[in-house]
Amino acid sequence: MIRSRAAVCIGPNTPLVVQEIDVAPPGFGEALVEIVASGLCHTDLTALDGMNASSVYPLVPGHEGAGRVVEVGEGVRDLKPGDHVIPLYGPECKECRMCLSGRTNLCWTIKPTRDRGVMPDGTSRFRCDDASVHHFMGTSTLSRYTVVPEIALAKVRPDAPLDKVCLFGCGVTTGVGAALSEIRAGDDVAVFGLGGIGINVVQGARLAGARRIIGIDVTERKNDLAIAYGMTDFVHAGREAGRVVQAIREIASGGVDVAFECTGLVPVMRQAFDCCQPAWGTAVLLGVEPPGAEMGFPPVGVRYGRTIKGSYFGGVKGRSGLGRLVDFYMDGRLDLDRQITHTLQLEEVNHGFDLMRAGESVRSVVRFE
Ligand code: CXF
Ligand code: ZN
Repeated sequence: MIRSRAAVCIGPNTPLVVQEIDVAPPGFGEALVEIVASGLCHTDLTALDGMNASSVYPLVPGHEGAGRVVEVGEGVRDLKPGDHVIPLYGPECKECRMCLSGRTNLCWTIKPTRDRGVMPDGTSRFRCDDASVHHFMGTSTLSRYTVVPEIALAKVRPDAPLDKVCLFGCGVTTGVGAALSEIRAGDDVAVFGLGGIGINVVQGARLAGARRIIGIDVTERKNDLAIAYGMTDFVHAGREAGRVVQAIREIASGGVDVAFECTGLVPVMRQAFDCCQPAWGTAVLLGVEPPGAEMGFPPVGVRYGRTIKGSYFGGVKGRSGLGRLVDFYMDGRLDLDRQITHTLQLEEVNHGFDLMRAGESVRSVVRFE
């Protein structure tokens, strides 16, 4: 048993409480990880606001962290104390039908227990005042110490700064990965929403060799960063209300090759669909819709060959694919530093989520050391 400072969410719509919790040793196939830094993501906010169906309270949020292995449980094969790791909310067991399919990065081996806030054996490693505290997304990186199954830990090169590469745990990989897997050199692309995901689609699009990279947003606040990351055109969704799709089609000679939806708003998803080239355009949904939402489009919208699809964690297999993206950062081909707009102590974590709610941050990173 080890004592750990952690942000605890007691229940929906209450501020996080920063306190000491007890963390049990790693069980079979698990590792104890000392978290060095953790970025804040909108999906954490959905848990704090009671809008996340896979949250069991009380819980420790956080799923965009990086740290070092402190101790490994029995049966752990590929990790040892001292290894630098990024926890994965989507694991890679390398054995299940999904992992072996060659068609997806999804791995649902431990999804049922993860979504109930417990480790694969059905129990939690966290306790506070003798009550059990749940894990969140299988990662709970807003605790100095957390326990994560080995199949949900990506080992990363030891020279990569953990307070930066923590962003590969969610936002950067989701955006950059989706761009790299969907865009061909010379493509025109549209990116709806220039927040934490959208700007990373923009820099991924630049890396993929896109021609026009059209950003769409209701504010120009993030435009300096988006332009630095490769945005070539901007459509103001407020000023161009009612003719956003038309404006994009005019820039992209009839329709973009790929459109990325990064807001989670269903009407915006429909705009992403409509602005794609009708014969081969692809709309990629990254934003998460409100619970129960539905989306409609006329069959002719796809009958000529258009595709609508989603992407999870950028299509990247966590354990075998993250190293390549970390190398891109270390080689100066991807930027992390400029998107970290705020660096916080754990005690300031509620302020970090307030900044996110107000749209004032791109990424806030909580540093434990
Ligand atoms: C999310 C994306 C939608 C499914 C759950 C995880 N990614 C991170 O925030
Ligand atoms: Zn996230």
